Amino acid sequence: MKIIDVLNGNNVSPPPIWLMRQAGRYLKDYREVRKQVSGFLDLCYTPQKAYDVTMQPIDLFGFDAAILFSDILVIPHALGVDVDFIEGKGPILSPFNAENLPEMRDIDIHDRLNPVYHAVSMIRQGLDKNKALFGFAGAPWTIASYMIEGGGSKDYRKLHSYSRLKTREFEQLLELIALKTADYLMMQIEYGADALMLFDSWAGVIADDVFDDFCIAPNKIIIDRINEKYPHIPLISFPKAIGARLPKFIEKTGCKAISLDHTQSLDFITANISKDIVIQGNLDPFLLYAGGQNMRDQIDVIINKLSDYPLIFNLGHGVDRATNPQHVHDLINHIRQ
Ligand code: 1CP
Repeated sequence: MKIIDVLNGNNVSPPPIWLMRQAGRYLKDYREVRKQVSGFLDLCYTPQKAYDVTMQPIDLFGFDAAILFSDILVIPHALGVDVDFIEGKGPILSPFNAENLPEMRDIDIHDRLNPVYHAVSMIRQGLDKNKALFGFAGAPWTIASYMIEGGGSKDYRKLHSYSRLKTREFEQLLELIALKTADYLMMQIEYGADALMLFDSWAGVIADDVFDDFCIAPNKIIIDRINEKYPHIPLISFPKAIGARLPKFIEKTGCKAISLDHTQSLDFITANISKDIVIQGNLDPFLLYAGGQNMRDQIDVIINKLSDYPLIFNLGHGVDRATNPQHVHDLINHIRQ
């Protein structure tokens, strides 16, 4: 598997390609399957349907890796939180109550997550042997953001104030999420995931004085647990938009592969990040949306600037839902030409 070779530290040219949110609303075939289920979570928990939508972008574009079709919010759901995905509004979670923490600690998350494991196993069996299957989860800060805000947020006011005023409880919540998430990822490995990705999508809003406690420490708990039990399974960290804190994140968590968002300066990377670290990224998703020569030029810039690193080509964040699928073909043809 080309991607696994890169994740093991080898430079491969042209680089293997997959895209965050490569399955989803920009694909007509996805919208068709989505119509057949009432709730988004039904899609995640019906193994045959999760299999079908995972495979759509592989069949259409020939990516080098599949990513399990699920969502990071299955973890709060498995912890007993009500999670609803409202069309046009995003996820809505039942209000957070710290008194539920002891109860959450005792919950067996695998009860609700079993269908996800079955989807992993079906996908691994159906996927070409040369293509890797990524399992994934959200990092604790990002998961806690949804639990405390009750959904997505622009300002994270509740999250910031709770984490500052009830710091001990908040850190207990992060630790609980970290331990449950490690269990979840290990089951994904058991059922066939070849590699993992850990999304800390909202790490960029963490103030610097608490960055070690709220970002580095919880990511490290998960990375350490996976490395200890499955040292051969690569894990890509995605602490999005943390800028100049990236070298510290890599050094302190011990992560070996990092996904760069599109705000990250590549000159900063080449000057500050060791060539042993596997790099994934980092085309602006809206340059994919725009398409054309500007997109092709920036693809060349990324590949040239990062040529000394083991590189996986990807976006800096997920495919936008209004993206023209032809632009994805163009991206792949340009890289593989
Ligand atoms: O049908 C629909 O419209 C639902 C849209 C959708 C999809 C396709 C959601 C709701 N989740 C997903 C799938 C998904 N989510 C995948 C697998 C598909 C693939 O990558 O091909 C993955 C890996 C995720 C991960 C995810 N969910 C993240 C981390 C990655 C990132 O984009 O930063 C986050 C933050 C979420 C939360 C989430 N789920 C869905 C929405 C609309 C959101 C974002 C809400 C917000 O902006 O806060």
